[in-house]
Amino acid sequence: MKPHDSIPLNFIEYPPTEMMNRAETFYREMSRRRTVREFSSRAVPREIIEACLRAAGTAPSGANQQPWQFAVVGNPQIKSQIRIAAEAEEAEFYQRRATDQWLDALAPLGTDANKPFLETAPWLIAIFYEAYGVDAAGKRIKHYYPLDSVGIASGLLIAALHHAGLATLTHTPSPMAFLNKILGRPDNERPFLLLVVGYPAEVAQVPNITRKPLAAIARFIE
Ligand code: IYR
Repeated sequence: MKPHDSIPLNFIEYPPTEMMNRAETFYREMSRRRTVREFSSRAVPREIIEACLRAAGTAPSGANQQPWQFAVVGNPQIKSQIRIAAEAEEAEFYQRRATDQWLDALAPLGTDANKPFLETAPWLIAIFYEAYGVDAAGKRIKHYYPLDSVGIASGLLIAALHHAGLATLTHTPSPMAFLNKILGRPDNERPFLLLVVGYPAEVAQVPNITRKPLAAIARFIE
C-alpha cells in the first residue's frame, strides 16, 4: 500500500463457536423481517430513527464520498403531499405503464395504486443519492458508484430499523422526481427509495411468499 494517513483498526475477534452463534442469531433475526404494507399510526421516537440513520451512514461507499441524503418526513401535511403525488404516479403505472407481465409478477404481493400508509406511518424516509457533489465554490465533484453506495446504505438502514423493532416498506413510485420538488432537494440529489417506517398495524398480514434456499443463491468454489 502507498503511504496514507491511517489509524489502528478497531477489530473484535470472537471464538469460532461464538462466531457461529452470532451468525445464526443474526440470520434468524433478519429472516423475521418482512416488507409491511399496513402500518399503525403509533408514534415512533425520532431518536430511534436517528440512531438507525447513523448505522446507515457507516456503509462503505465509492471513494468514501458517502453520497447519500436522508430526508425524514414526519410532518402530516408533507406526508399528504407525498401520498397525493405518489398515488398519481402509481395510478399511471397500474393503469398504463406496467406491462401485463409486470402486473402478473406483482400479483402475489397484492399491491395497487392506493398508498394510505404514506400518511398513516409516522415516518417516511426519502433516500437520495448524490449523482455528483458540489464544492464550496459551486464546482461539481465527480462521484464514484453513488447508486451502488446508496443501495448498500439503504440495506443497512432497513436492517437497523428491523433490528430496532420497526417495520419498513421499500416503496419506489416511479418516477420519483416529485420528491425533489416537495422536499426542496437540489438537482444533484436523485431519489433512490422512499422508505416507510413505523409499527405494523395490529391486523397486518403479509404475502405468503418464501425466500430462496441457500443452494439456490450461493455456490462455493473451494
Ligand atoms: N411501485 C409500485 C409497483 C411495485 C413494483 C415492484 I418491482 C414491487 O416489488 C412492488 C410494487 C407500487 O409500489 O405499488
